Order: sequence, then C-alpha cells, then structure tokens
Amino acid sequence: MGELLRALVQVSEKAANIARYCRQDESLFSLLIQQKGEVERNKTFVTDFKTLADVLIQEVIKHDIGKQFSGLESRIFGEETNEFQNGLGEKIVVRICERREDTAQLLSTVLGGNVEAAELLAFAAHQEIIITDLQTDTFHIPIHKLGVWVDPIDSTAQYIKGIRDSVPRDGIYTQGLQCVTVLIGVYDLETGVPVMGVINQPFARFDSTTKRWTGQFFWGISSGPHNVNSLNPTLQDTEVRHSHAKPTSALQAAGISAVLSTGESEQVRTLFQENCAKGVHYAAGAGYKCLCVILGLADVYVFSEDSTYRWDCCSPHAILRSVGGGIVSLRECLRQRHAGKVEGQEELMYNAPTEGVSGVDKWVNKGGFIAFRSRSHLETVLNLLSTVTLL
Ligand code: 2IP
Ligand code: CA
Ligand code: CA
Repeated sequence: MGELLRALVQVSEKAANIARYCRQDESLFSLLIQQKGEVERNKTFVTDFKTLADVLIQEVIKHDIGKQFSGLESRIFGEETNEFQNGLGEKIVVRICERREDTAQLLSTVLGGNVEAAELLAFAAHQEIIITDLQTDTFHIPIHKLGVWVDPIDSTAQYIKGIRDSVPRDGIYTQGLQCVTVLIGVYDLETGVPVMGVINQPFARFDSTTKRWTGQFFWGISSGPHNVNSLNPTLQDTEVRHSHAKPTSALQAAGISAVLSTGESEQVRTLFQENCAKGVHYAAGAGYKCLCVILGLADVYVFSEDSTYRWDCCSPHAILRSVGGGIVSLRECLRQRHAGKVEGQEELMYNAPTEGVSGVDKWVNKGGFIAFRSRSHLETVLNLLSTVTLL
C-alpha cells in the first residue's frame, strides 16, 4: 500500500502543478477565462478549456498510475470522459502519449494550434515528481482488488473565479482558490469501502512578493486495523474506532461546529445556526469542506442535497476513516433511526451505483451525507436532525 500511496501523492502533485500552471502562466490563463464568443470564432479550439484542464489531469492520473500498477488504470473512474469536440464538430480524444512531444502535438490540435500552451501543458504532464518515503505501515492489499475515484479539480467555480485575497474565518475560507482540491480515493472493489485517500490543495498559500501559490497535500489509509495518515497526531481522535457513542440530547449540539454548503437548504442552515454554539461556517467545494473536518477546523460537514458524487467523497472518506470518523448517508441514517433499527450499514459505498437513477446520476450521493471525525459528533448531528422533518 505504501508504494501505491506514494504514486498517488506524486501524481496529485503533478495534477496540482497543472492546475497552478493554468492559472499562473499567461498564455494558459487567457484560455481559461476566454469568453465563449471568442472561443467560437476559433472553431478548432475546444469549447471549454476549463474542462480540458480537468480532463488532462484525470488522464495524467490514469497514465501514471497505470504505468506503475498495470491494469489499475482500467479501474480508475472519475467525473470526466476524455472525449472532446471542437467547434468543427471533430471528436478528439485526450490522452497522455509516451513521449512529451506527442502529447504536445495532440494537445495542440485540441487547443486550435496554440503550440505554446500545448507545450507547457505537455511539459507539466510529463514532469517527473519524486516524493520520498511517506512512512506508512507496511501492509498489503492486492492491487486487483482496488478501484479508484478521481475528481481532478473540485470546486471548478472557484478555480475559474480565482479569488486570491479571500480572508479565512477560524481558518476556513468561504470562497477563493483555497477551496480548490484534487481528490484521489481508492476503494475495495468487493466491499465498496474506501481504503486510501489523497487530497491535494494546489492553492493553499499565496506569496504576494513572488505572486506564486504553494500547495499542500494530505493522505490517509484505513484498512482493517491499519490506520495511518499524514495528520498531526494531536488532531487524531482518541475515541475507539467506529464504536457507537451513547445518544446525546439535541441540545448538546451546542458543543459542535459545522461547515455547510452555501447552497444548503434554508431549513438545515437555520437548524444548525440555532444549535451550534461553536459556529457554522459556509465554504465552497465538497472536497475542501471535508478537508476542514479532517483538519479539525469544523467538527462536521452536513449536506442534505443530491449534488455530490462518489468522486467527491471517496478520498476524504478514507482519510476520515483513518482518524476514526467517516461519511454516512444522511437519508439512510435518518431512515434507520425512524424505523428503530440499529445503525450500521449507513456509510457511503463506492462500488455500486445508486439505485433507481441512470447516467452520471448513478454515482450521485442521493439524500446527502454527514462527514465527521468522531462518532459522538455524528450522534449529536443525527439527534439534531431527528428533531425536524426534512423537507
Ligand atoms: C462540486 C463542487 C461544488 C460543490 C458541489 C460539487 O464539484 O465541489 O463546490 O458545491 O457539490 O459537486 P458546494 O460548493 O455548494 O458544496 P465540481 O467543482 O467538481 O463540479
Ligand atoms: Ca466535485
Ligand atoms: Ca470536478
């Protein structure tokens, strides 16, 4: 598992570099913010450059991981497909070639002949990145038993907006490039349980002198009794893993803090605002909000809507499990509660599609979720949610 983790961290750094290049290099940046009208004038250009950045990152991840772990590339799933259409209606498949020159050539066809931009992206895609030993425990899961969910760029809206002077409150950014993350999560194909996660935050700190961003990454592995991660040990929960804490009263919700989506329903926003004395924060990016919980900046991330997918949650879920937390289906937990059942099968699973839906919605996290670091926080949230009927 150590080697796989190292490969994932390395490729997440490469992904972060591509994300940073696209914002920091002028020729690429101008493409990123190009207006639709301008794009349409150049019909050999892909109509959506931001999607190209996303797709390129996903393909880099597939290519690099597949090179080192043969066969695994066919089990790497993500938000994007690698087929593009330019303004002439031509279909172009983006992939990483063996040679940098060939990747540049292929990208230049997608970029309407912009050789400079194509070469820069190809350079980033073929860069060698070396991460030294990450000091993981030595335990083994056969690679053929694993699948991977990737969100190459989470919080694309913030990525495009590019706000860099956002000010955090209690360490949490409501908006800004800090909310952008690269999410790579590994799960067990048979059980659907997440086992390994990497979250890369490409825009963690901005240096106003050099006008350059630096990033940071976090990882965690959780497999049976093996739990390791990159987090500061003081952040780790001392509670016995996955034990069921005694129910607390709804009023004890006062002891927790929550991070919510700005798009959260008014009912849930009001409920938490009225009950979380430690505060309610709002932040962009599903991956970033999970990261806030992982880092202890908020105790829980509650989301009651149907607009996140497996690729948003797999990686943070594995890291949360490694600290004794997890991500559960909100709807399922409440349903079990109302039916008087013992909770137990409520964690999000990554190997089976959501029932009753088709297309991309197959992988939607239907009915929302709760991400938590400790079971007692989860219990408090469920008690609180049980006091209302969710509309
Ligand atoms: C989005 C992104 C959004 C999030 C949404 C995700 O992924 O993380 O920010 O909404 O749920 O699916 P919100 O910020 O309100 O939580 P992407 O940017 O990859 O489309
Ligand atoms: Ca996403
Ligand atoms: Ca995305």
